[in-house]
Amino acid sequence: MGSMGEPEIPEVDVLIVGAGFGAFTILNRLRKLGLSVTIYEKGSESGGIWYWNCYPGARVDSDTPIYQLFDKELWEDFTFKERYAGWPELRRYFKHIEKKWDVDKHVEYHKHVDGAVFDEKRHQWLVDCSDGSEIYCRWFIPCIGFASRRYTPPVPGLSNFTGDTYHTAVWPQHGVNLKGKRVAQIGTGASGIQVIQEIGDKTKSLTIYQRTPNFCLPMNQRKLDPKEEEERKANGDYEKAFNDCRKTFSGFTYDFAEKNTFDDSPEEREKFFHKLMVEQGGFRYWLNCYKDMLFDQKANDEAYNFWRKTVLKRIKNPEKQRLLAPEVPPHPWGTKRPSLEQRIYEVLDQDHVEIIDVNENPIEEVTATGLRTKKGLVEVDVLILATGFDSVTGSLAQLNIQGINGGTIADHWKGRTQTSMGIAMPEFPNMFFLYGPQAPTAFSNGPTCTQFQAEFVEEFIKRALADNLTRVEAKKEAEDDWCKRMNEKWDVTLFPKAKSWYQGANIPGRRVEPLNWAGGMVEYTNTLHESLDNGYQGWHTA
Ligand code: N01
Repeated sequence: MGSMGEPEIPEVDVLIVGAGFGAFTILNRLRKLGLSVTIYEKGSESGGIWYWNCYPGARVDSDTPIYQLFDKELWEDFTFKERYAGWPELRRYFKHIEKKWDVDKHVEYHKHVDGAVFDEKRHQWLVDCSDGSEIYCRWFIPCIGFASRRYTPPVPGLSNFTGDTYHTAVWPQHGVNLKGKRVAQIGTGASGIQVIQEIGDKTKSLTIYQRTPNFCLPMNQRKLDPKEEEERKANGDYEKAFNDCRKTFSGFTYDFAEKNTFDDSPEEREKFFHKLMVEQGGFRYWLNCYKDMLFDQKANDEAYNFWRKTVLKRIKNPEKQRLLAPEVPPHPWGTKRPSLEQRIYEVLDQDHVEIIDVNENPIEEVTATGLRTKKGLVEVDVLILATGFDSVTGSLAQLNIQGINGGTIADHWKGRTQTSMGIAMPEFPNMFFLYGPQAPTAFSNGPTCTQFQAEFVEEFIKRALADNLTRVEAKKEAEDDWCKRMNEKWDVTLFPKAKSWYQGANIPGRRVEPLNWAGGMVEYTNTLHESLDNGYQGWHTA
């Protein structure tokens, strides 16, 4: 009992928030250092985004084997069934981790972290939850991803609708039967495209409200043969793939081509584009393409034109051709995230599927029975909001985490988003966050990024323990330097030209600024580790 008769506040060495990839990899590393580690998860199961994102068709856009933790003890006896895993399969994978690593004793579910304050006397964070409980921890590690704060646009009259409304980010866990229903959907990002593809054949009508066309790429999905996968494991292919992820810009197994667009003749270019987009599929056309494609507008035009030509062959309706693959693209190719598709253009081309461009026909109001534009009222039974997230910064900024000067993270980011190396911040000692702002985050394969960041945090805490440090804090100069580097990397690309969530431009009125590190994974991880190797350079230590 405490001195006032109050129960003693419990204490752990490490408190992690969220139970997804980042949390599990850091848990396993830090408990091996002999630390007590607890995970608080607000949902009822692990999986992170794969717990919340269970809308129809939700699946990952990174291929096997790299969309998993690279630990042999995990992958040696787990085999994915498809090249690109769907959410039920990913949940099965998380169950596997739980069992294999005996994770259960570390995780508390239905624990919603509300806020935290740093106790300068104890060099510990005091973390509080919505159930009124509190806990002290020396190291505080939010692993809440870049997409945990959903975004609903202020469409007039939204609450008037008397049918069912679903946001893709919080889809009912028990599923929704949309067969034979009249459905409207706002949004055609990664979530929206997957929903359309899955439900488009089943609904009576499907009306899509599109603001920006998604320049989708063929996924080339296939079932995996378990025997073949066993052979790949035995041959060292999995280890090679994980190792290759260390050497590339985005933490995938492949990197940008060595050549520039106009190094090739038009015929060679055509062949190269075809190989990447049609034969190999996946993100190759984006991340394995000419190295100037995301930097040079003329080079980018070549990529767009080939993409458009290929896609137009799959769409018969001329109006849909215009809306889905316009002659003049609204942004350079690949500066918004292309979705991977299986047969999206065939689904969209059907007569019962209508596309309404909200730039030409804004939604004037949602009524009790449907959505009205100047084209008239479309009556529907169900409205799907596939409108995304207050991405990258929204997850952390929504928590009431107070720095040593009393300001919250949202306060710290009032003038600009600022972090030191996308992993820590001045005024927030002993706190590391994974897969957040100003890291390679949305420009990387998720598990690669979180694991490399976790390796750094592990190394940092290991050294801190050896050096008897109980308080570490990023220096202001380190943060300023990182923000400068963020801008330098960003400004030379074509990314600033797109109204994308990569730079906060998906939400009207939000500040537009680079939110993801555009300098590549290798430079990123080198910078992290150099700061330690140079004697905690850029860090205050005590
Ligand atoms: O969100 P989004 P998401 N009126 O922001 C539109 C990851 N993820 O949930 O493009 C009309 O991409 C908005 O239009 P615009 C992945 O990194 C991965 O789809 O901003 N439309 C857009 O079309 C992904 O990129 C996977 O002009 C409005 C859509 O809503 C990220 O999460 C699967 C509007 C929002 O799309 C986010 O994906 C799912 C308005 N007022 C998610 N406001 C896979 O790995 C917004 N929109 C496959």
